[in-house]
Order: sequence, then C-alpha cells, then structure tokens
Amino acid sequence: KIMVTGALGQIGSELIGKLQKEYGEDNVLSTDIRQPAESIAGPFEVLDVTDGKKMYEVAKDFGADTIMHMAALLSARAEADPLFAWNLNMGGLMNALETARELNMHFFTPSSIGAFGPSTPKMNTPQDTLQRPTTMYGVNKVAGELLCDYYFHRFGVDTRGVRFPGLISYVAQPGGGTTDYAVDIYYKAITDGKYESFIAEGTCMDMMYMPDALQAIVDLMEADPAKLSHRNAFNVTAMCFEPGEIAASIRKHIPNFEMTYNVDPVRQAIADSWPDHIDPSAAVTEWGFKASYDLDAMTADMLEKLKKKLNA
Ligand code: VAH
Repeated sequence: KIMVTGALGQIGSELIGKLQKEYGEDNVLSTDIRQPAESIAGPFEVLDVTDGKKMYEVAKDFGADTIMHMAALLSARAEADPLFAWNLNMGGLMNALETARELNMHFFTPSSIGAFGPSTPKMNTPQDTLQRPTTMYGVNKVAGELLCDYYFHRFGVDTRGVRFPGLISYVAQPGGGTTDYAVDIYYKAITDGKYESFIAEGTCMDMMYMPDALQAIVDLMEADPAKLSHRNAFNVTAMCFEPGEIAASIRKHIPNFEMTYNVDPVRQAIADSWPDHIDPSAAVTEWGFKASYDLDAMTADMLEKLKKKLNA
C-alpha cells in the first residue's frame, strides 16, 4: 500500500494514476496540502508534509508499506523564497524519511539534474561526480540525496531515487520550474500559434516525457535491491534539446509556429548552471532504465492530448 505526498503536483498528479493501474486504486493514498479542485480516484487526505506527526498518523492509519515523497518547491520558486524552500523541501523530506524509518516503509523521492552545478562536467555528466549547485533547489537536492543514502546505510531504510531531467506533461500545469518553458510552449503552440521563450536559444537541457518518468519510478521500486550499487539519485534522461529544436519539432505539426525569445535572467542563470546532457548508464545497468519517447514522439503526443484538453 503506497502513500504519495504532493499528489496534486506535476509528477504526483500522474503518478497516482500509474500506481493505481499497477497496484489497485484502494492501495494508493494520495495526499497534498490542499483538497483537489475536482474529485480524484482513490483515497485522499489533506497533509502538510512539514507536519511530521500528522504524516506518521496518516501513513499508519492507511497501513502504507511504501511512501513516495513528491512534495517539493521547484527551482525558480525556491530561488524566489529560499528560506521557505529549505523548510519545505528539507523539513518535508526529513519527516518522510522518519515516517519510513519508524514504520519500516520502502521509500522513493526524486532528485534532479538541479543537483549539479556549474563546476560539474556538462556533457555525459557521470553518475558520481562533483556536485556544487548554485541554487537553493540544488542545495536541497544534494542534501536530500545524502540524507536518503544516510537513512539507508544508518537505519536500513530501503530508500531509492532518481535525478529527473526536465519533465514534460499535459495533465498538471507545472509552475515554478526552469524547464517549464518546454511545457508552456506546447500550450501556446495550440492557443496562440507562437511562443516567447524565457530560456535562451541554444540552452541545452536534459528532458523526458512524463510516461517514461512514471515507468522509471515503478521499475526502480521493483528492482532487485541486490543489483543496486547506487541507491538514490540515479541519473535518468531521455533526450536533451535547446528551445530551437522543440520549436522545429512543433513546426512538423504546426508549420507557421513562431518562436521568439525574451530571456528571464533568473531562470536562464539556473539553466546555465545545469548540465547539458547527463549519463544514465548506471540506471540502465543496475535496473534496466529505458525511455521510449524521443522529441518528435513526445511532440506528437503532447499536441494531440492538448488539442483535446483545450478542445482546440
Ligand atoms: C525544475 N522541472 O525546473 C524542475 C526540474 C530539472 C528540472 O527539477 O525546477
């Protein structure tokens, strides 16, 4: 039985559907800081992850044997309010790890390419390398990776995690991320036929389509632990592209699509501090990671699904 925090977030809102399909609706408890706007399938509890006592009670009452901690503030939001980000990201993570330790639960939480900094090798970034991030989000992610490893080595908690690249999805409108330009662009391509990018042309970042991210979580959690020499923070990525390439991919469906640039210096600085392309070979070797969507396959699916969602 799995408890998900941040179930209404960009990953959480699709993760719960994936888990319900894999394990049954009643075996997945969704939690988030607010009630869902419209009703969602399966059990739901309001939970502020900074309330450790409530988290323990909710997990115990549900009889959860696994916690997937997805509640966090993303990079741009965290830069705007670093103290709040530290308290939510680290306080929430500590509560989730303590709950997992006390109730002997399996544990998943995502890290990010944001855990790397400007001094990290930018191309084929190794699984184990220098991590000196220059954002509060990155500091939270590096500290989180170390904390999850600590709970495994010190307390034997079965902690597992991946470093996600930018994730593209059409269900929850993400907010507060740096890679979110690659989501917004698809919405605007349909509603306006053009997009003004806040990330500069030529800024290459790792990306992945949400269905591949969800499969990666399930595959890692079901992996044979004896085969895992890494635990948390597996590099995973499906593709890397710069804004001009995603525009070109969209033009294969919307020939007159126009791309302009109005760079946001804050989010550009965050993007510039991240790698261009990370090396996912440890995930491939240790638990069979594979992604099935490339840029053109993602674009075709995003535009088709968004046309329906926006009834364009
Ligand atoms: C962000 N989408 O932009 C998240 C993610 C790698 C990017 O961490 O902050």
